[in-house]
Amino acid sequence: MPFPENFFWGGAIAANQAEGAWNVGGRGPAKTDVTTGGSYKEARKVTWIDKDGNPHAEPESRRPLPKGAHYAVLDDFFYPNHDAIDFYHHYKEDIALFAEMGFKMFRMSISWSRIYPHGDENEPNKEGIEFYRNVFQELRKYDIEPLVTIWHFDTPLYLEEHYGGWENRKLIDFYAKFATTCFQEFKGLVKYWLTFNEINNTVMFLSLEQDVTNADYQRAYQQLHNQFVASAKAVQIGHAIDQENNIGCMICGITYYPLTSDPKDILLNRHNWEQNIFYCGDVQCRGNYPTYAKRLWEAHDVHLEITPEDMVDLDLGTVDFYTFSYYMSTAVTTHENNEKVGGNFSMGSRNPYLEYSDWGWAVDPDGLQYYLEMMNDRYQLPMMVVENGLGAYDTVEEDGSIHDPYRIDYFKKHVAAMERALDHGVDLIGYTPWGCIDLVSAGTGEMRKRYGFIYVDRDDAGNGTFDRLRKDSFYWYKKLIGSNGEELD
Ligand code: P53
Repeated sequence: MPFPENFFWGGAIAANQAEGAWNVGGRGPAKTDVTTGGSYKEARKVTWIDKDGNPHAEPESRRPLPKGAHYAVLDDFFYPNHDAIDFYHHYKEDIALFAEMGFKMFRMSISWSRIYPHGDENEPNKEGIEFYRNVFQELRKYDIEPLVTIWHFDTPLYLEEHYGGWENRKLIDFYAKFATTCFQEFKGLVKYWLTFNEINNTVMFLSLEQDVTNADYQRAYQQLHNQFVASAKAVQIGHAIDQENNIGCMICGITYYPLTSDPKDILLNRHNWEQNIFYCGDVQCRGNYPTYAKRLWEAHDVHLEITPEDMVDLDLGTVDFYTFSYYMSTAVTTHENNEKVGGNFSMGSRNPYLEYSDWGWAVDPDGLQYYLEMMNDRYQLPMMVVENGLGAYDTVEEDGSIHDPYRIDYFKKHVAAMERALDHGVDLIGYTPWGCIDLVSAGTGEMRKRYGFIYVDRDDAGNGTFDRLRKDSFYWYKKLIGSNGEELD
């Protein structure tokens, strides 16, 4: 029996992609609330008004707005995160369905701007706290352990506009205050926390933007440093408030391969691991910058503002466990002649040994095994796969059933990969597949890119009843959990 007895089977969502109720209960807006829908080929747009009052809609970018401009919700645009799947009003029904599948763990995030609408207030918004307390209590009713992401891509819009976002060191203290409120208010209800979702995206996905300059790298690495310090402070505060707290990091886990055996490709591959994957995990798990950091910074003429106290914080605030998302692998090469993938947020060269999803993501269960074995050896910490799954088009039959054998097949192969890793001694303690209930895609803003075991009746134009339906994969996952990973078929 490879899966340990108390293995955390479950599922995962994030506040901004599921809750909706974007302006209900005193919540302030986040950047996702001024972000439109998009598709595989068409990037989501962020809407804003310039200093002369002219409206703009431009592809999402990490660059700040021009001087005097401000983000705005404009008529004529659809903002899918505003209502999302209305988890805010459906959480009881949804948690009952999770319990029916036998979930032991449920990963969710707390919307910062529900707790601090602007982010810099002195007092938190009581209604926001009440909402999450109710959700946690509902989970406890079914013995489902919450795993809470403190930040999942949703910095309050006010902090973005008035402080310039994470580039500004003041965000460290605002975040620390937000985290402190969460640890205090939810003490006894929540014991597993993640400080930042896919913290490495900031640098990893920079290359997807156009005309990336050294100034962009400078900003990205400084933002990351500020988030590292914020994370390390949160770990220390969380431990001080409750010794029972387990606080982890969360890395976007993409497995990198060299496309050829050319030593230049092997080296390029290693450097990709360092810049895109190891860099963040090394700081958060080891409490210090790795030696290759200097090389990464020098490559883009990056000069970071790092105080001596920051280094003390990083050292004292290392995480208790390592978590990551895993959807795909990617192949890199120094050679020109090869087919590029060009998928949605997926880069690199086409790997001839793999199949690709409808959104251009390489389906690669061996890559998950590789990642688990490598990271377990690197950090020797307990690990969780906190996102994994297949975004796919689903069809509802006339009788309301949804046949998704493609999804079941994807999960079977990835569960088998985890089993092999466990067999090899990897300390894997949990698995929370992404979008266990359909939700708004982060990358494209689509509803039609569905991940769930549970279908939500909602489309890309904002139509639908929000009704929940069980897919075939719902029954498959229920059986898998019931047999603690034994019954794959
Ligand atoms: P969507 C890109 C590549 C890998 C993971 O992604 C990513 C992204 C960003 O789109 O993000 C994570 O919704 C993220 C979730 C997100 C999920 O993967 O684009 O933590 O918020 O929904 C899947 O299909």
